[in-house]
Amino acid sequence: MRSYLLIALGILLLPLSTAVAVPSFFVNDATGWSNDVIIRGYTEVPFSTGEGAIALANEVSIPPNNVIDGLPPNNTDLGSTLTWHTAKSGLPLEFRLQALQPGAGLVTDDFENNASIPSFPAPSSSLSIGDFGDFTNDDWRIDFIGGRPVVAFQFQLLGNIVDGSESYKIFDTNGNLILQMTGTGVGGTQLPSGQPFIGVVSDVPIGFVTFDEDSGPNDIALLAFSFAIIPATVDNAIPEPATLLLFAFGSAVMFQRRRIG
Ligand SMILES: [Ca+2]
Ligand SMILES: [Ca+2]
Ligand SMILES: [Ca+2]
Ligand SMILES: [Ca+2]
Repeated sequence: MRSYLLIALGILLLPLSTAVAVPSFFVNDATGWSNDVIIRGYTEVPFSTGEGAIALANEVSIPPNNVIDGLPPNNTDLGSTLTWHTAKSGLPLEFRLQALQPGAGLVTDDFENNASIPSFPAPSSSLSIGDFGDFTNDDWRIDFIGGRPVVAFQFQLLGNIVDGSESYKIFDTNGNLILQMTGTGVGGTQLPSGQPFIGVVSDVPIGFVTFDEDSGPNDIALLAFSFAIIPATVDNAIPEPATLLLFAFGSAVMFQRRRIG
């Protein structure tokens, strides 16, 4: 029976060995992020920061100077806050994006490719924080405000020159810090340089994320959001460790009986 006990324990420990129990950052590793989402049983909800996605925000109606497709033209300041509600977006999650510097807006398709934007790909479907060359304290945050619990988030960060004062923080729905990246690397993962994809996968629902960018003359933009949610069908189906142990013992006992029979 002892060998079956070992099999049972092995089955129990297998999922733990893939590090699904702790929140994780993924830098320039979209495959790793997606795989972790799948391993944990979450459902990816791809989004974007392009015109089609922006048009689904509550605050965006037909802009006054649009002439072609009913969507905001390039380089339009959409205001400091954009909110996506299921009723308009059709998404299973609801969230709000804010530019935090007073007066700063979110600017769609910002392709002023000036010298302060290293390697910025243009034209782009990005959302720039407070426009390029204008508001330069590009702090932003996203709040998850309704719908299915959000447990993973990924985006591409454009144009940032990492400063020691900067941080990217992930909080749970009670406002507790789950995980952070810092400009110095102290107290968390080092904020990456270049044009990184930064993904996080959490073991508990995410309440909000904040990015504190340096106040100096360096502008950033966000590109290619993707989320993951806890699907409705697994709300009551995520096995507890004790349940897994019982399942493992049950499997071992059945296996033994088959051999005896
Ligand atoms: Ca800016
Ligand atoms: Ca910066
Ligand atoms: Ca700042
Ligand atoms: Ca700055």
